[in-house]
Amino acid sequence: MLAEATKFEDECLAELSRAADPAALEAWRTRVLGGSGSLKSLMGRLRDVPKAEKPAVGQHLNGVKTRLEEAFEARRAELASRGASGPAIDITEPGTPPPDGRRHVLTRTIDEITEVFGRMGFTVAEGPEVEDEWHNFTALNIPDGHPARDPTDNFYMGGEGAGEGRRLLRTQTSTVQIRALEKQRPPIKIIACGRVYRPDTHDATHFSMFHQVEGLCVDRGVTMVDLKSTLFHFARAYFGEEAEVRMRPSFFPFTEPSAEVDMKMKVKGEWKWVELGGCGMVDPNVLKAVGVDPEEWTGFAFGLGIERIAMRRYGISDIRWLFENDARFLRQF
Ligand code: FA5
Repeated sequence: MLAEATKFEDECLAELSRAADPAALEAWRTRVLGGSGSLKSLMGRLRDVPKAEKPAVGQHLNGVKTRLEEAFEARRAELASRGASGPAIDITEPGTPPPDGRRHVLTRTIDEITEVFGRMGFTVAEGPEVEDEWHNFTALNIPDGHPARDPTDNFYMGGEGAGEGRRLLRTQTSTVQIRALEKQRPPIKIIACGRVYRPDTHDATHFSMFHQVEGLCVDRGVTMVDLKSTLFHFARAYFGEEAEVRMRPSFFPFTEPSAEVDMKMKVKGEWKWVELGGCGMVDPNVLKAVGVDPEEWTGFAFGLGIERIAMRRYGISDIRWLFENDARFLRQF
């Protein structure tokens, strides 16, 4: 009986390996593994085996059964992967499109801002996020010992000693005014968008990392009128034809005179003045720091918070949502 079972197994496996299409495979399955198939009738004969041999023969027959079933599954998988059981996928069906990626709402805002200023003739400049004290402070007329340099208001990198050698995460994009003027002599008309860092406590309108757009225009005869009209055109182009700009006197070490910029825009259906940043006429000391003669050249500069702009434009009421990376939120824009 044992020898017969082995012979049966060998023959079945040989037949199975000749089954080359789904119909032949199914015929083999019915003939061998089916309810009234040959395996069943072989196993039925266990009844006639003498009692003493039953356990060994029974175990052997179970092994035959398992091996035949496994061989069948393996053969079926093999044929399917070869495409013999018909194509595994229907290539005429429309596919499942992968989900579309999209720009983050801040990236989109930066692109839009760049486009508006680009139309006004501003080119794009860049500077590093890890800065030295010269570009972040000294050249911007913020001397040693100035409270703005306080370690509690800045992210300094390691302790390489005091003075111009120390590095820090830039606190404002005004650093790019200096970088641009070091590279290019006036006339110059640039904007710079990028990340800045401040140890501010997080709340609905403040984050410790945020973005600014810096603008700088240095030429002969540039006045405050140019500054205001530039901001005015930006406001109209970006927030709509009814938007307005207001300047409130303020102080920045690198501009004189200086002002806060507010824009009037619709917030939830109501017109409101919203503070977006600072601006002013480039301080003569800044021009001197980069070797530009303030008697010949004058300029204006501004720096606006990009999150604040995006929040107003897209009706986002909490800055923290911009940085949580929750796709359900980001998908809306
Ligand atoms: C400045 O950073 C100046 N460099 C702006 C400037 C440039 C003045 C050129 C003159 C000439 P201020 O610290 O006010 O200014 O920041 C500008 C804007 O950044 C703020 O109005 C606000 O919109 C945004 N901002 C400031 N702190 C945060 C913060 N923690 N989170 C989000 N946005 C902020």
